[in-house]
Order: sequence, then C-alpha cells, then structure tokens
Amino acid sequence: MGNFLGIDASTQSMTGLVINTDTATIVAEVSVNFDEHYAERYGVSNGVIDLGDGQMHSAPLMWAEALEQLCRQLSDSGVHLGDMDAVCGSGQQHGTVYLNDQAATALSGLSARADLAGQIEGIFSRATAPIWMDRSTGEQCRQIEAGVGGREALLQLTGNTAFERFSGPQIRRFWQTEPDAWGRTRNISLVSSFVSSLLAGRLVGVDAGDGSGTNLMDIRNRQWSPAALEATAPDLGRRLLPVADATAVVGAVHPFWVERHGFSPDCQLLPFSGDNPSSLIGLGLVQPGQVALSLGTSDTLFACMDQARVSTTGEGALFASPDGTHYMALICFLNGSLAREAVRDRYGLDWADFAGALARSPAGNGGGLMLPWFAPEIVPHVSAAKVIRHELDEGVVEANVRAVIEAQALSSRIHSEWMGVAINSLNVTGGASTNRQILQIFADVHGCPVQPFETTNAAALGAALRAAHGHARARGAAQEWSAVVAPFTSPPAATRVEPNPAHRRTYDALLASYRALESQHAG
Ligand code: XUL
Repeated sequence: MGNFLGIDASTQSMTGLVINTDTATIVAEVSVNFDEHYAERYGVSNGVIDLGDGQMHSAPLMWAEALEQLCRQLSDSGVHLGDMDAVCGSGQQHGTVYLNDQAATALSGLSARADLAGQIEGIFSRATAPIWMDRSTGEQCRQIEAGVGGREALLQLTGNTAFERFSGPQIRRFWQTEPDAWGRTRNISLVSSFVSSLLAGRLVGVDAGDGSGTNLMDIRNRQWSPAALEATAPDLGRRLLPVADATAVVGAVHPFWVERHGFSPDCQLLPFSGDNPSSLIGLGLVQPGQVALSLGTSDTLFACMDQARVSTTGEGALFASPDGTHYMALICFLNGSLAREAVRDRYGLDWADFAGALARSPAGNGGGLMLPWFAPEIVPHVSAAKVIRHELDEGVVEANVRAVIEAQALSSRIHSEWMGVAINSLNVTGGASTNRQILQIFADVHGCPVQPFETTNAAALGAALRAAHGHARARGAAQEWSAVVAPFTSPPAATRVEPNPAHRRTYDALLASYRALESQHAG
C-alpha cells in the first residue's frame, strides 16, 4: 500500500498520474503538452514530425526533456516524488527508437548536475523515431508476411497480420533505406521501453503487451519469434533485449532521479507497456469476459480474453495483457459518434430529443434496420461511405434514431464473436455513456449488465495500478489483480443498466437479419 506514479508517454503529451492505494484516490494528474513546450525546438505539430511520403516520426530527445518537465510539474503541483513507492508507465504503441553503442554507458553514467537531454544527445543512431501514424511501410508489410510463410502464418504466430504502423515493418524499412545508420544501431527500443530505460539508467526490455504490437513476438510464448525476426531484418535478435516480465520490478530508479528530482532511492520501477494494454488494466479489465466500450468519434471495444484467439478477418488487434496471463482484443468501429451525430443533425435534434426518440420507439424497431456507414468503415470493412435503410422509412425520426444505435450494438456483438468470449460485463465510457437509453440497447443486445464508467487517463491509471501490483509482488505480498484494480475501476452499482430478457429475445432474432444485410453490403 502506498503512492504510485503512472506515466503515459502518448503522441501529443506526457501525463503523470499519482494514486494513493490507502485512500483509493487519484491524488494528482499532470500533463506536459509537446507542442506547447517543444514545437519550435523539435519541429513537432501535434507531437509529430511529418517527413512526407507517409513517414510520421517524433523525437525521442523531446520525450527525455518532457520526462524531466513532468517531474518538475508534478512537484510544483504539490506531489512529493520522494513518497512514490514505485513507478510504471505506458507509451504510444509501435514507435521505434534506434540507439547506438554509446547508449548503455551514457544511461548508466547520468549525472544529476546536468539535464537529461544534454547527456543523451549522442546515443541515437537515428535522430527521429517512426511512430504509429507512419504509413510508409506497406511494401515491408507484404515482405514480412511472405517471409514467415504468408499472412495467415504471421497472424497465427504473432496475433496480428502486418500493419503499416507496427514496429517490425518500421524496422525493416530502416534497414533497407538507411543501411549505414542500421549498422550503427546497437539496440532498438519502443517508446515504452525507451522511457523506462531513461528512468532505470540502463536498457529495459519491452513487455509482452507492447511486444505484441511489433509483428515480432510469438503471442503464445511471449518471446521474440526467431522466424519473425529473420523475416524483418538481419541480426535483429541481438538488437532487442529479451521480452521483459511486465509484473516484475526491474530495480530502483537511477540516482539521477533521486538527486535531481527527489525520488526515493527505494522507488521501484516496472517495465512500461503500450498505452492500449495499459488502458486494459486502467479500465479494470482483468478477467476474461470483461469488456469496455469507449463511445468516441469512433467506438473502440477493449476486451480481456483468456486465450490468444486471432481475428482471421482482420477485424481486431490482439495484444498480450500486461497482467502477465491474459490477452486483449482491440476493435475499432469508425462510425461511432460520427454516425450518431449525423442522424441527430439530419433530423435537427439535440441529445435530449435523441434520448426521447429512443424512449418512444420499440426494441427491435419493428424490423427496421440501418447500416450507418456515414464514413468508410473499419469493422466490417467498407471502402466507401454508404447508408443503407432496410424496412426503414427515412422520414420517421424515431425509427431512424433507434436504427443507428441498434446497428452499432448489433455490430459490436457480431464483430466481437471471434474473441470466443462470453461478454459478462460491459463498461461504457465516453460522451454517449451518459445516455441511459443507449446503454439499455447495448445491455439488451449483449444480454449483460452495462455500466457508465467515467475515466480520466486510463493508460496512466493502468500504469499506476501496475506499479502498485508489482510493488506488492516484489515485497512478497502479491495481490490478485481484481483486488488491485477494483477500488479505482468499479462504477457505482446504482448506475448499472440490467438487460431486459424480452428485448434480448427480440435482438437474438434481429441479429440474423442484420448479419445478412451487412454481408450483402460490406466490402
Ligand atoms: C494502437 C495504435 C494507437 C497507438 C496510439 O494499435 O496504433 O492506439 O497506441 O497511442
């Protein structure tokens, strides 16, 4: 029990979130915005350097500066960094940092008399780091898939087909296009393991959560896959540290952080993970069947799974959970609020009218269906925007409002079937989660209780909770994950929406018609 710091190194900012596990409270949350502090020095816009031709990079040295700035801002906000028992973190997934043979020495020899960035300027074999927004690696994706025996083989081996934004394709492109700099590359980190290495003062490995976003890790044994390494770049194995155990302390923070920023010399460090795997913990999803749905511009579904099942139709990404045993699915439906708002605006409604229309219309909509692809859809794959109405009169407001929400709920049920998990609880976050009528439809379609769930920064909270879990384990007082996350991630029971069994039967029947309509028009 004590105080734990979670750091999220995301695309546009670096956030620190402090929890106290004795009082079950978030005691501080502070953010350093990259554009605000570093736009000029590093040439970033929204945290990103656009190098053209789809090459989207960022600056690792900037992240080092931001880490010190974050410590100063936390202290200024009243946090006593000396009280932190452990620190852990997360990073935007997939980005790769290329280090030369000076890195290990520079990190271990850090002096508290000078700033961090000035002391590590010389450790990079490539000044910038490609990140998840990079779209320049299509060719490399195909080559890597071919190299391991095809798309399906890579999917079964690593949990994912090759994605342009994943680390392996980024690495292959670097080897192909900059062979000299590749020759000077001694180690490759991800964003997560780079920031944890700065705190440790030595190179820290990638955890399995972030490792599964590389196309390089065997998803089942959570180790680098020799076949995937070979298909990506020569001698890659010796440039990567072994995959780190996400639940085990790697040691104390380097004296640099003690002397310069007031951390305790006993403050323990856990390997960082990717932001999405970290959010899985921050959303409290530590048992199979627990699912969260974030209703944003796009709707994103996070699920905790017991086994490494893959989506053969490419409908979701599969990552290892940093809880050490489970897996996570990430499914992104592009037409989220985008579609809800399009219907709202089409009929000149506000959100209260929208809720009223749901309340006045019957479950199942009398068989009226809509395929609400107001923009090209990711899941299911739909390449051009189209809105299809089936037994649905465009002139009837209530029926169209109900049709868009029922479509989203039915689609989330159909396209999460590949997970092979019985969804037994659904936490819904984001703007639309305050609308009880929407929650009722999701509860009835999935046949499970649905709860609105307010989150702050789920990735940073997940990191702080991982710090608490790892610290207890290292003391020999290991706690169940559910006990660690519950005080921070349980919505009040009174807000829960229970499924209505009669509606559930209506939706079971409607599911077949929706599935048929969808397969007729998707693609
Ligand atoms: C996930 C992904 C993004 C980044 C951004 O696969 O690419 O969510 O992790 O933070």
